[in-house]
Formats: sequence, structure tokens, C-alpha cells
Amino acid sequence: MEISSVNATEAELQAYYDGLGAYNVAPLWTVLGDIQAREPVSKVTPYVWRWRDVRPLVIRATALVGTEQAERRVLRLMNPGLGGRTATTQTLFGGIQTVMPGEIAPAHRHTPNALRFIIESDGGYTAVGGERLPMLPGDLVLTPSWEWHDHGNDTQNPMIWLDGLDLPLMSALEMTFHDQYPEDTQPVTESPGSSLAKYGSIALQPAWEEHGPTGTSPLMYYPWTRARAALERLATGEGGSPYDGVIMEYTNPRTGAAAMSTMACFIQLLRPGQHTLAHRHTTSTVYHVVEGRGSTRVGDTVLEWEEKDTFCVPGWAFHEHTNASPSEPAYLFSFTDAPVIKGLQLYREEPHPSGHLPG
Ligand code: GTQ
Ligand code: FE2
Repeated sequence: MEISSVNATEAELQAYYDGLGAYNVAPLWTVLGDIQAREPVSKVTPYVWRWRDVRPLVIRATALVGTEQAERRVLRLMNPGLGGRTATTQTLFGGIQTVMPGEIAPAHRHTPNALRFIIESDGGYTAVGGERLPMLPGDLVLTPSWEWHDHGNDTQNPMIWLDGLDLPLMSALEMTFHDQYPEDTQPVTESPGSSLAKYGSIALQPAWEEHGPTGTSPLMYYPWTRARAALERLATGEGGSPYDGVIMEYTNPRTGAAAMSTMACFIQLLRPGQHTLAHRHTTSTVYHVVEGRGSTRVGDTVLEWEEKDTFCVPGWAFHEHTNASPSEPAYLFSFTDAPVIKGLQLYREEPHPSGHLPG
């Protein structure tokens, strides 16, 4: 036996191809190069959404649409490479949401998982599981799949935060279910601080509650004060990742696994002047600059960032970070699709062969 070779004329081939569409079949061999690329080439464009541009736009929206009209008044962070899809990376969605003084965003639930990383606020809350979780700048609030959630601003100042959802993934899976709560807000059944006291006490977990080895995090609130203190403390030593500096994952306190089934969340500190080594991995990332200024090189692109900017890094793209300040640390929050990629046993990671990207 041997590999066969047949030489049809262009005209014969074209006539054959023209006849296939009517039967909804098509040749694989004409597209095999795309399907079997040697490695992924992401359509996602590395991009920075600058706070100085986006903030006025989200504030303008508050004068034009209420939470009655919008349900969620969010500006979507549209990746320029994804052709108008509601997507910031292939799997992740980022948006900037505002809730103005006296406003609520009504209670609903849906299969997409969501996180909130607070950018500007004086208070206010997201209610989940009957508890009003605080939303101060730098706090992380989770609303995992199918949990009722409503937002409210009982302060005098705007609340603005970064939403992170797995919408593009849910859309690809055609797995979006959505429910409206019969009232605008869910009943408050838990006292303030109860979930943090129950699940957020170092290595102490309530022994009276039954739980299996897996599942989503029972803790849905990770205050900035604790995250920052942990990073500051660790930054006094030598430790950390050569690619990410002092980086900590927000985990499910019962299992140590990622905070949600589809998204992992991280907070990292780049030491003053730090320039990390370059690597790449098959997870994509949305970053938010909590404090500081610097740049992230992604392949040939340099993303310059400063406080409150949001930027994205595609999967399988080499990237390295630089903290531009010689005296101040930079703090980056980020979320990735790691639980999905790792759960499907598709995770790969490699260092850049030269250590740093050229340029
Ligand atoms: O706050 O519940 O950005 O349901 C997209 C969908 C936010 C929310 C988004 C949502 C929400
Ligand atoms: Fe929602």
C-alpha cells in the first residue's frame, strides 16, 4: 500500500465542490491547514482599555439609561480581534458596571459565573446567598453560577466595578439559562460579615456544615485589605514567580481549588522596577491595574498601563511584565479560564527560550 495521488483538473474539482453545498457536506482537505495548525494562533488582540477614556463613557451612560432600562448598566470590553462578539478573550468577558447613589440592579440568576472587582466606591453591596457583601475598592465579590444576586448603592457616590464573566464560553456551549427573581431584591437573611467569619478565617471552616470534596467556593467575598496585606508581607522576602512576581490565587477555602468552576482569580505584586521573564500558557487572561504603572509586552505589542486600566493577554502568547516605578510596587488583579483549560487537560506552559521577548 502507498499514499495515493490523483490528478483531477481544476474544472472537475470545481464542479465537484459546487455540487456539495446542496447536501450540506464540504471537503475537509481544503481547510485542514487551519484545523490542524501546529499551535493555536489566537484571534484575540492584546489590548488596553484606558480608565481615562472609559470612565467618562460609563458615567455618561448613567445619564442616559437607568437600571430599569438596562437591568445591568455595563459597558462591554470588546476585543478588537473578535469581530463584535461579546468577548474580551476567547472565553472571558470583562465589562465596566456602574450603580449610582440610590440605585439598585434587580435580583436575577444565570448559569454564567461572575466576579466583581471594585474600582471606585464608598460602600454599597452585592447581595448573594442572603448576605449583602461589601464592595469597597479592591474587594473581590463572586456570584457563582445560579446564585441569586442583586447590587445596590446606599452611598452618596457612584459605584464602578469590573465584571468578569465566562459569557463567551457559555455562549459556545449554548448553556445560558437565566431567571428573574420575583422581587427587585432578595431577602437579607445573613448578618454583615457572616460569610467572611464562617469561611474566611484562616484554615478554619464550619464543622457543622456538610460538604463534599468539590463544588464552588462557599466564600464569595475577598476583601482588599487582606489581599494587599498578604502581598506586602510576602514582598519583603525574596519569593515569587519569575513570570508574575508575588502572585496569589483567590481560592475556594474548602478545597484550595479555583474560586469558580470556569474562572481563576489572582492578585499580584510587581516589585519596584521589576521586569519579569516571558512565558506563555494556554489560558487567556484579563488584567486590571489596581495600583501602579508599567507595561506588559505581548509578542510584538507593548501594552502601557496605569492605575484602573484593564487589559487582556491572549492564550499561548508570550508575555512579560514591567513595573515602571523605581520606588512603588504595582498591583494587578487578573482572572483566567484556567479551571476550564486544566479541567480538560489542555494546560501547557513554557518559558520564552531567550528569557525575555526581543525588543
Ligand atoms: O451584574 O449581574 O456584566 O448578569 C453581565 C451580566 C453583569 C450582573 C454583567 C450580568 C451582570
Ligand atoms: Fe448577573
